[in-house]
Amino acid sequence: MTQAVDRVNFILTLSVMLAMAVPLLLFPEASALALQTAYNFLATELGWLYILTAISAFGAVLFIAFGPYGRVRLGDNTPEFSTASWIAMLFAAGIGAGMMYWASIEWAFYVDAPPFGAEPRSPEAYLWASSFGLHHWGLVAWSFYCLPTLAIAYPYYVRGVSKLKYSISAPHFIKGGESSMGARLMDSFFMIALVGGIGSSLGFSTPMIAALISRLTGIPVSFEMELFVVAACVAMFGTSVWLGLKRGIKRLSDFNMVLAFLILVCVLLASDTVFLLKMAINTIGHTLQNTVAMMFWTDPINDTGFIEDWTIFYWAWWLAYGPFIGIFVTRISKGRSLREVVLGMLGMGSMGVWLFYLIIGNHSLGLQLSGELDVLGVMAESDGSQAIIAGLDVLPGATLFIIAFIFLISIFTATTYDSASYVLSASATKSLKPSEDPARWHRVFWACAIAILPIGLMYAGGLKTAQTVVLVVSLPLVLTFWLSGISLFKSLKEDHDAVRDPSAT
Ligand code: NM2
Repeated sequence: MTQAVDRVNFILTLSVMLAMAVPLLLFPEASALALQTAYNFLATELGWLYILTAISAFGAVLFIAFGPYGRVRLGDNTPEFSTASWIAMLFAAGIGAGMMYWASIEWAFYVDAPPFGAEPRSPEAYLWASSFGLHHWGLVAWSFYCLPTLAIAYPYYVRGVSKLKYSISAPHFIKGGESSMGARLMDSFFMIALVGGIGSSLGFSTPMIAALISRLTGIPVSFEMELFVVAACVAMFGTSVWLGLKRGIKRLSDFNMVLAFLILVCVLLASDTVFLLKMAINTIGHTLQNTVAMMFWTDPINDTGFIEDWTIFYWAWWLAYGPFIGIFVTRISKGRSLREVVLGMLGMGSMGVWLFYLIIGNHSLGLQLSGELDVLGVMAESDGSQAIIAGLDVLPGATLFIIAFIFLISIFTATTYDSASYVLSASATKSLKPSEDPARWHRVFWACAIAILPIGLMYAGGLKTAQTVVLVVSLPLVLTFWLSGISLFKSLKEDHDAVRDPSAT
């Protein structure tokens, strides 16, 4: 049977996941503290490496798109999915409910402790607050997704390696096939990072969904309510992954896109439309103008901690998701050129997230600026979720927006988790041919298993703990990210320079 389970990867990942979740549930305070200490240490000592990795990844994917390899195609010429569904799926997999939280409220964390020496709550602070959101979810950030995608898709389609696993992306360093020590380590590192990375997403989104439900029903938020929300989300993405790629994941992603677009248009029209449009144009310009500065900023002189608290956290989070998105987007990208993959991911991916930041985030920022609502005051008194709700409450038809938000956040969660369960099961399957799916029970097993860690994270302190876990689990992936990037260039050079050089034939 081709879909036999790869026991070592399966057991190793499950064990590490339980080893993380059980202490969080048994000793929540001590575990949260240990994670925070590890985070501080890693961010201070190795933060520069994450920044360097981001710069290199961005440079590498731009070179691939616009350099001599841009036209190389992944497999035969007919893409399996239409461009619209392809973009909807890659966006919905790579972007989850975490984005809904941060897009709405990230600016509020920045204006009081702004980057680049701006005065707190000054006009510059607001502009940077808006721009840094776009940077942390924009072109450079998407390179963390794109490079692993190219590095996995190239050997899979062009070199005919029939395993949809992360370890196939570093053939120049990992010798001896999928059961070699190196391949096992690489696949397990990625599976563990993925479990941690998606754990954080549910750790951000569940309290937000619970707060929205509470606003709607008047039932106070409790840990039990959060458990109910997790169970409802698991039921949704479990069903989607059970139905499979075309009947489940694709349909939910398509629906997600339509709903997201509708909500964005409604918020744009219901809020201060002219302010949002002006602010959007201004923020995009400011972000593009300062991308190099933001990308290279390590803050060595003032050492304000902004980089350690935010940019490093984000890069680690993107990194933790990178191989997962790489495998998933590989699966759906048959027939696309490398340039299309880069432009689709960096261009359309960033544009999608930016719309949320520029409409929903700047709506909330505008309320603070105009004095209509003291969003920062609400944040200080309660939390980010309440600040998001307060921002929706000022809109006409607020209840409808709240209901739509609950749906959208849940579907965003489901579309990330169903693809994650798909990829985890693919990685724990011995061999998969293009167009073949992992066993159904196996897909649903991971859908249930990956809900355990977020429950531990919420129990042990929520937001901050969810943020810290990301950096810790992503650390080994910094190394594998470089190995697969270098391997991709070596393979491209070997395969294509030989073709171009007549003396080599
Ligand atoms: N990334 C894009 O919840 C989410 O939005 C998942 C987060 C890695 C920062 C993706």
